Amino acid sequence: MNHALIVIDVQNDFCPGGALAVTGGDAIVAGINALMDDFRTVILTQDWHPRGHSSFASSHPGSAPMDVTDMPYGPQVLWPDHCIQGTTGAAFHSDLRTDGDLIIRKGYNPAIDSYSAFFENDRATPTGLEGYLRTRGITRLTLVGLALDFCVNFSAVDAARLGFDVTVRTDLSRAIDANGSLDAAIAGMRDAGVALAA
Ligand code: VGL
Ligand code: ZN
Repeated sequence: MNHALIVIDVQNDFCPGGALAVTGGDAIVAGINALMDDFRTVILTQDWHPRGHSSFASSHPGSAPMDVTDMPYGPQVLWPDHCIQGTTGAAFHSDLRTDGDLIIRKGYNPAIDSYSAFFENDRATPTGLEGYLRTRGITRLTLVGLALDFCVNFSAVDAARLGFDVTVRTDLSRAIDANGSLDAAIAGMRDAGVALAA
């Protein structure tokens, strides 16, 4: 009753063939669809950037994807153009069940990236998801999806800091794993009190 499933960014651009493909990103879809049957509340998130978003390397002359730049809110990895609003790349994987209760979009602010489903990367601007969960009396969250070391990680750590009881199903998530990001994410989630289950 008080336990929601949050499916993070299972979108074409994060699956094989997409602009920011995560290895095996499509291999988790069937398992996520099956897991949805166990939850009364299912929420899906969608990375949703305007063209020319500030997190794109193409918006920073002389930069390449995976470079890190300094933004007013801190360091930011620069990505290939991905999940542009309304494009096929931003659409959910075609096999993913989308009959959940809420779809929350993030990353629409041109000046700030948003890995987390709760706060933009300034760690201060809320998306509204916390209020949605609290007003529905939800206290426990299970997270799955893409990418384990970025959007799943940031969402899980923020949720734990907000006081939710958080589990990440690592078997139903896949990582980008650039420059040690997966190991750092696992350590950070453990430190924040996130339960990792497989
Ligand atoms: C993501 C990088 C950029 C993610 C989104 O969903 O993990 N990663 N935008
Ligand atoms: Zn993004």
